[in-house]
Amino acid sequence: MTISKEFDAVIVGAGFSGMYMLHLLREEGFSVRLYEAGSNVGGTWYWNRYPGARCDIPTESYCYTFSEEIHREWTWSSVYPEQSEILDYCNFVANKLDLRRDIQFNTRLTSAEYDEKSKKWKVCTGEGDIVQAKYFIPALGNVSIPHAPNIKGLEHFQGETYHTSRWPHEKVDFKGKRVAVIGTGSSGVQAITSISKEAEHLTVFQRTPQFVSPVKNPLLSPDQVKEMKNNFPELRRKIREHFIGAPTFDLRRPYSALEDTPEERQRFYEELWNEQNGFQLLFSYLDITVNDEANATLAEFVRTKIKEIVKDPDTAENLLPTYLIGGKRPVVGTNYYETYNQENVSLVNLKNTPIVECTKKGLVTSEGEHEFDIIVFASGFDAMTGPLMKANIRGRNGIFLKDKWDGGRNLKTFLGVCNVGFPNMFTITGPHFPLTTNAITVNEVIVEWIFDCIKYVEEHGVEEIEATSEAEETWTNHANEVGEQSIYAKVDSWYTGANIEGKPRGFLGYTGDYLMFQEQFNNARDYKGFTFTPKQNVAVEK
Ligand code: NA7
Repeated sequence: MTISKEFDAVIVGAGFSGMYMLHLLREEGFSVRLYEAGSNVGGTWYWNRYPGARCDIPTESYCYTFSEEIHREWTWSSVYPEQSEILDYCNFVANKLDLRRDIQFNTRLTSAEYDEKSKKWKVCTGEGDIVQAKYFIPALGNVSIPHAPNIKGLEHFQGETYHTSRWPHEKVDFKGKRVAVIGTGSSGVQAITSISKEAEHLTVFQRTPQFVSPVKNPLLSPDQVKEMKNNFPELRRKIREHFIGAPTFDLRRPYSALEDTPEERQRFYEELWNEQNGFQLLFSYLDITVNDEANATLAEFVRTKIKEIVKDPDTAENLLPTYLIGGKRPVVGTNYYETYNQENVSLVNLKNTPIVECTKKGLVTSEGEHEFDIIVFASGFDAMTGPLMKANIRGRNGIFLKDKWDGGRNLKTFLGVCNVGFPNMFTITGPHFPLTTNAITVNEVIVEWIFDCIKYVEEHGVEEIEATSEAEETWTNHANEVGEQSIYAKVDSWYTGANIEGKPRGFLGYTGDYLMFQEQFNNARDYKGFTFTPKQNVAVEK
């Protein structure tokens, strides 16, 4: 196998982080090739084009903040734009920065291997590329490997099947169709509300009822747009100083929920519910996610709302969530619970009536057969570790990354970016990526840190940079400790791998807030957590 080309860096994935990484490295004069499996930029927003897909972080902070020019030239239409608009934004940025000339689309990474002799990464793709690079930067996304339940007989189904994350580019016509949606996470909730408007009948198959906070999506007025554009430096500062990197949300009452009387709490929750601003409900009181008793007050409020909204008592009962609110990835929706009042929508509670098999006509549960024309899987992802473990990445001594992590049973990283045994490799959006923070702002912090690190490496005549075992151990212990103390330790979700049968449990993401995360990265700017192998005859000073 001969190497056809050599680059300073190979990036994989043209989502928000890969695009920004490409831009920074190229501006600095590095030769870079970015491989992308899709036919265009956008990452998550390229793949997740199911009906109803939209952002749940307000656009004011769900955007790049590195360039005032981009910020001024792009105009968002609404507070929570839909997928196609975010994808347009990604295309706008790619065009503006002329990124495409270094991106090879429709090209999937098949393997990457570190060659200890040449001290280079050999990267192979499904299109037959074999290239070499000093730096290897997988930016594969952490929810990019779709997961679907293993339903007996699915291959016999004669209708259409789709996964929300592999949606066709052409419109899927639901008119006059009997549709099943399996899954009620963020994707399922958005798809359900949208598909219900068109389908003849929609049956929702729900494993775990969700707390869904109401969200409305007002159009941005010309004045609001003007203000967003004119106050860029201030906005950027606010984002960087905010606990989740999204300053629209504020902690409304910085004290315990238990300090207010039940009547006052009720009045206040009602006020927040009516605001319809998604995540804001969780930021009502200081201790909603740290004190189970405080948590129960909000959880009970939402359950009461569900019972008020949903007219059929059995359906309402089946929609009542019992986990700690905020313990799973929060879900927001527009008229989600109201959807179940439509004549053409019904709910199957999989805990009571599991799917037994699929026939050529539809799904058989323990109670009988449901016939469908279309089955939509909104069943999530093999998140965080999945994409990197499936990517055939081999470090020193030919060790696979998945084996280094013992299939996820012994997950260790330094900063969620570097790995012992994998020199000159920087992963973005892999395990230990922050889970409770606006992903784009986190991406910017990580990409900028990697960029500065690479510049440091080059300026100091370094051939190999590799995390030390000590740094990896310390960071991993920190990530696990923060995880243990968090609400996510108490609830089953994809944050801990619990969504997939047989997947090892652990803290797959970093659950500290955005400020803690930035502090970790700032501390790592002394590069004490690394060993450096100098180029021959070059001494490295730290
Ligand atoms: P999620 O949040 O993982 O939701 C997946 C849903 O599918 C959830 O309701 C799951 O129930 C359900 N599920 C998963 N496996 C099964 C099986 N085997 N049978 C029935 N139902 C199942 O994925 P999303 O795509 O909605 O959102 C992912 C992220 O994308 C989101 O958090 C945002 O960051 C964007 P469960 O709750 O696990 O019992």
